[in-house]
This record gives sequence, structure tokens and C-alpha cells, in this order.
Amino acid sequence: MATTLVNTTNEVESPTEKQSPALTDGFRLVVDALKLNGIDTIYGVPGIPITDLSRLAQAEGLRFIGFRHEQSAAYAAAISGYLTKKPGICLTVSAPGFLNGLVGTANATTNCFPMIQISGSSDREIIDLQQGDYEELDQMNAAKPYTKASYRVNKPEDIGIGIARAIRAAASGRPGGVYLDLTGDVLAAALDADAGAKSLVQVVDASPAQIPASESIKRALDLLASAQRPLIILGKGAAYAQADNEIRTFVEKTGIPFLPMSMAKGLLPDNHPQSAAAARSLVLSQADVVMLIGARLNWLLAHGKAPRWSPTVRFVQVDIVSTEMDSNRPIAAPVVGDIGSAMIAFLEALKPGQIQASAAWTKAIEERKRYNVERMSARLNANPNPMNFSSALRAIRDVLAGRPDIYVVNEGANTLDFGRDIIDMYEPRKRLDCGTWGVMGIGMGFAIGAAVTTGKPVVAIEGDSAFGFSGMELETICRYSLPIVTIIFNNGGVYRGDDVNRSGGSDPAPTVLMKARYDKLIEAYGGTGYHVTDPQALTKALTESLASGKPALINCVIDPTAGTESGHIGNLNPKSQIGDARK
Ligand code: ADP
Ligand code: TZD
Repeated sequence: MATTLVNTTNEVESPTEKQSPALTDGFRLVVDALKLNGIDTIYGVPGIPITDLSRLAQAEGLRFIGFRHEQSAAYAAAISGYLTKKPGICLTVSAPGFLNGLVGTANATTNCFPMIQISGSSDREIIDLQQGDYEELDQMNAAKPYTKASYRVNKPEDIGIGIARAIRAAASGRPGGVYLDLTGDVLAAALDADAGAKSLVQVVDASPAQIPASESIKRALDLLASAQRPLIILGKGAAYAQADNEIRTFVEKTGIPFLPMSMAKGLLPDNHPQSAAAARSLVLSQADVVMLIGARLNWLLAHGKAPRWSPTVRFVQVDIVSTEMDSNRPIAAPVVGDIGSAMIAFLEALKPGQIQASAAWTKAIEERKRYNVERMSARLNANPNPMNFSSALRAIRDVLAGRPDIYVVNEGANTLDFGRDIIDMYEPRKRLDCGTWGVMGIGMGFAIGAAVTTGKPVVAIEGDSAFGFSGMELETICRYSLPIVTIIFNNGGVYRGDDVNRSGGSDPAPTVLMKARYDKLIEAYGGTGYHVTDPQALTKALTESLASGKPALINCVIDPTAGTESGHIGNLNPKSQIGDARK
């Protein structure tokens, strides 16, 4: 796309005369608007009509991270938004590229991560009359059901306001994925440079504090004070809020045991004495008052219902969205506001000694923790040959224990479930995983997003099936020389690798994959590959690759019979009412 910046008149001007107006265009206005709002990175895949936009962004000092598939680019943008509270930006081409990215944007909406997918789109007149344009799709309307907001810019002078609206929609209130459609015409259109500069909008306070009502704070504290067996559940909304000190002070001042949801692990360290993670079933079923901080009562918490929960449990819920209250169970003490403001208000209103966890409750939890840890330790310390999930994760856990700065990405079924339980986290927002949808394919995108955003090393612990969804991004990792170590738990299948074709035919069973040498893949891109079959070799490979700070992949061979169907959520598979559906 040629973009010329020329004077529009041929008149000769004297030096004292006003210069004829310089022009700008849509491409430049987009880059200027992003820069004005402090955005420094774009994740995307170039092509018609946004190739020049990616080039110009790079020329103007933005970092452009080019992916092999838009879905991973969107995951990277989303996790960057989660880590920074500033919307991550994903740039896609029209129709198929847009749809590829939309999965990641929808996942951001579901997980409450702020991101903006900006996509070029084809000729509006042709799209609207369905006359068959190149990559024709009514993208703005397609995006609506999956995003927090979906906008289209039709005039270059609206680019500034369009980007401002997108930023505010993504970051304010409950964060989410936002779609911004930029037509090819708008990108190419020229505008007087002064008018263009004036049209830009710098968003003031994109995510304003939302102070909860003081009555709601008092009601919640009174309820907690009346509890015999109180519990605090920390969700990824609490991690996102970056109110780490206030949350920790409240937990410690009240002495209430806490349970972190998977991405809230590390908000308080996993070895904190008040952590009830190792007594999860006990505390969920016996707590009489539960304070939810940035966690929804969705499937991940069994909807707050019996038998996992006490039928008489009462809830305090701290959330920025009022309609989250009473979603599954009645909420006795709703606290609607942002978690940072709410925790400050709680600490101000809390009277010394007002809330104390009873000694009997704390003792019961301690005893159950000890019992469960002992029971687990036998499995964890065993050395089966071939390795299983536990013995491999033990080796990884021990290396990572000395490196709390490292980001851990984790996906798979068993790899996820065992990984969550075995790998302790010591710092907030360091664990990034499949989240609310339990989606496979976030691995490489999250790893790249975390490494690019923070400059810190990342270890991605991946099921072999999970890895396959975004495996080509190894090339992206190597191209940008990112400090990412990918560990593949290779049991040769989805869940496990030993299923059989029930027809007796020669095709592999639906869940079976090749026990491939994934370490060779990264070697094709100049990274370092390791092939390990025992915990000692895994320890050595991980230690070595972290020390190198370079891209590496560890093909970690585990027992094909290790693992259970769907990991810990096998109960969600529909069971036929007329017998075994597999035959
Ligand atoms: P988890 O999966 O860890 O249980 P969820 O994603 O279900 O967590 O819940 C996160 C909740 O946090 C959402 O309901 C969201 O509205 C809320 N949330 C996100 N950011 C904030 C914030 N800054 N203040 C208050 N609530 C927030
Ligand atoms: N597709 C998408 C996008 N998300 C999904 N969650 C699935 C398919 C279904 N699925 C799971 O829920 S887990 C999983 C799939 C395909 C892979 C499990 O195998 P794995 O992990 O090798 O990644 P384990 O550790 O061997 O169980």
C-alpha cells in the first residue's frame, strides 16, 4: 500500500506564507493513537490489508511480534493484558485471520483479560451486499457475541476515538476482549495532518476505581465475624487486581484460611501456613462462610452447590460486576467494587480481633493437610520406570523452587491437574493456564506473551496433545530468541497413549498420538532439544536450559498408561443411559 505524504497544492509559497497542509493517513493515525496511549507491542500476523500497518508500527518504535497463527497471537495479547492491566493488542487480517484470532479474543472475554483485536476488513460496500469480496466477512457483527464490545471505524478522523473506546471497554470494569474493525479504506484514507493529530484521544484513567459502598463492607465483615469456619477463596480476578499487599494483610490479620484458584496461586505463597490448598475438599464442604475475592461460582467451584459445598454455606463476594452476585447461590454479603478499593476499605473498617479463625477449625485443616500431604508424598517420591506425571513434575518442582521469578505456563489434562497440585508458586501472577474454558492451545501464545511483556524466563509444561495446538510457534520463540523452555509430557496421546481401535482396524484410536521426538522440532529452528526418560535427566536438562536463557524444548517421555480420561474432570463426560458408549 503506497502512502504518500505530499502537499496538495502546487503553489510556490514564500517562507512567510503558511505551508500547505501536510497529510496523514489511517495507517499513521492508528500507530499514533496506540503510541499516545502507551501501547508498545502488537502481536499479530500480517497480510492484506494490514501489512503496511505492521511495518509502520515497527518503524515507529512499537514492537511487532509476528506469529504463525492468529490464535496464538491473540492468546499472547490476552496474557499480556492480564499481566499488565493494559489491553494487549492483536492484529489480524480479514475473515479467516480475524476468525482465527477471535478464539483468543473470546477466551480473553471469558477469562476477564483485557485485550483488543484489531482487524483489517475488506470493502464494506461489497460485504454489505454480499457480492463476494476477497476475504469477505461482516466481522464487527461476527465478533459481537464473543466480545465485551465490538466497534468499526468508517472514517479516518474516527480512528482516535475508536481506539480510545476500545481501550476503555477492554480495561474498565470487568476486563474483556474487544474487537475493533478497521476497513481497508479507512487505513488508506488521507486526512489533514493537523486535523488527524487533533482527532487522537489519550484515554484518562482507563480503569477507574470503583469504590464499594461502606454498608456492604460492614455487612461482609459482620458476616465473617459470625463464622465458625470461615474461608477465603482467591480467584484470578484477585491476582489481576494487583492488590497483593492489601489481600495478604487482610488474610493474615483475620487468620482466615485461604484457597487459591489455579491462576491465583502465588498471590500468597503456596507454602503460607494459612493455605488450605492441601485440604481443599474438607474446607469446601465444611466452611460456613466463604469470602470469594475475584472468583466466580462457576463449574470450577462446582457452582457452590452440595455435595461439594455445605448446603447452608453463606457467601461474601467481592467482584466488580454486580450481576455476578446470586449467579449460582444467593450471596448474603455482596461487595461490588474493584478489589483494590474493596481491600483497602476492608482493612480500614476491620476492628482488631473482630475476625478470628477458631482454633478448632484451623486444627482440623492442619490435620487434614498433614494427612493428605503424607498420602501424596508416597506417590510423589516414587521412581517408576518409565516416569509418570508425579515423578516428572517432582523434578521440575525442585528446579523451580529456587526460581520464583519464572513464569509457569501449564496446559493439558493430567499435565494440568498434576501440575497445578505439584508445582508450588511463590509470587503473584506467575502461573498461567487453561483458565475458565479449560482450553487447549494457550501454551505457546501465553509463553510468548509473558516472555515479551516481562523479559523474564518462562517454563511451559505441556501435555503432548495440548502442545500440538500451537506447536508451530516454536519457530516464533526461536525467531525472537525468547527465554522459553517448553517441556512436553509425552505419553503418546490425549489423556494417555494406550487406547485401542475398537473396530480392530489399523487406524490408531481417536485419542492416540505418535510418541514423537518433539525435541527434533525445535532443532529445526536452531533451538536446543533434549530427550529425557528419567527425573535426573529432566533436572539436568531444565537446569541447563534455564541457565542458557535460550529457547529449548524437553521431550519428557512418560508412561503411556499414566493419566486418566479427562484428568480430574472425567465426571463431565456424558455417560450413556443405555450402557457403555464406547462399543
Ligand atoms: P477463577 O477462575 O480464578 O475462579 P474467575 O475468572 O472465575 O476466577 O473470576 C474472576 C472474577 O474477578 C470475575 O468475576 C471478574 O469480574 C472479577 N474481577 C476482575 N478484575 C477485578 C477487579 N479489578 N476488581 C474486582 N473484581 C474483578
Ligand atoms: N480442543 C480444545 C481447544 N480444548 C480442549 N479442552 C479440547 C479440545 C479437549 N481436550 C481437553 O479438554 S484436554 C485435551 C484435549 C484435546 C488434551 C489432553 O491430552 P494432553 O494431556 O496430552 O494434552 P495429558 O496430560 O496427557 O492428559
